[in-house]
Amino acid sequence: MEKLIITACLTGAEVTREQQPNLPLTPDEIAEAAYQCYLAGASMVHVHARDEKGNPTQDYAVYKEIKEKIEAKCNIIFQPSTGGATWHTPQQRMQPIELSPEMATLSMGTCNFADDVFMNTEENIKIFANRMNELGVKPELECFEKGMVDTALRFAKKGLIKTPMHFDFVLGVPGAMGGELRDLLYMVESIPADSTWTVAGVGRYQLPLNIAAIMLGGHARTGFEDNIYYKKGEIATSNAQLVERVARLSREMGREVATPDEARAILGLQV
Ligand code: KMH
Ligand code: ZN
Repeated sequence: MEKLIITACLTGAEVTREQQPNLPLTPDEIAEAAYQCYLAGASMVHVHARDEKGNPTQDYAVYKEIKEKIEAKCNIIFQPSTGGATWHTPQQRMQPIELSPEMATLSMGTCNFADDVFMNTEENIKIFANRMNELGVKPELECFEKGMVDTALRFAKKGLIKTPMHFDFVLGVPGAMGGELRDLLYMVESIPADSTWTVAGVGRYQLPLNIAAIMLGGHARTGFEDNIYYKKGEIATSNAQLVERVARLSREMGREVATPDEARAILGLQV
């Protein structure tokens, strides 16, 4: 089995300091958290920026600062969010693509997102995908339910998304697909054999789905964006604590953990 790519999702757009006192918010905090996750075994970092007040922002300059600060510390793969927060406009959300990162997220459809709607029209998905293609950015295809996988397959057939594709199954969002093992298996069975995939389980689904990914040959995402606890009732002390556990479990289960350059090779990125 190929080595495990661990993605650290450090901050997200929804979590607050009140909920998770160790949440990294400033560019310096995010860069340091990324570095600590790299040391713990992460080869990719999924980044959401925050403004000076700690609110989600998709501002180009803030993402640029974060990217540069991370690159000064280590060679972890920088993957900014183009999902942003549910209230960001598509134009706001697209800004980090202009940094020509190696990867960026591309959400493949609309779903309810707790009390909000996460809106991704076909037209906007095309606009995002085209710009990523122009700048050589590999999309991580965020699929919150199975219909979004089907949309990705349809887009790939039309040449709007390049193959082999890399999927992120985001499971357990209230309003979209659940995070039981059968939900993950259904997603994995639905993608082409040459694809790669990772799984992001929300809340209590994070750890079991990480373990399932280790066993099934997929890849694993962990971090405060998806889950703020180490275990039930115990707030995690850092993103790195969560990464360290996934790396340890993977090694215990006989699967080595990928370095950033090994992850680049697995994902078809330039090393
Ligand atoms: N914050 C969610 C509404 C992504 O990063 O691309 C969207 C999200 C997906 O987190
Ligand atoms: Zn995100």
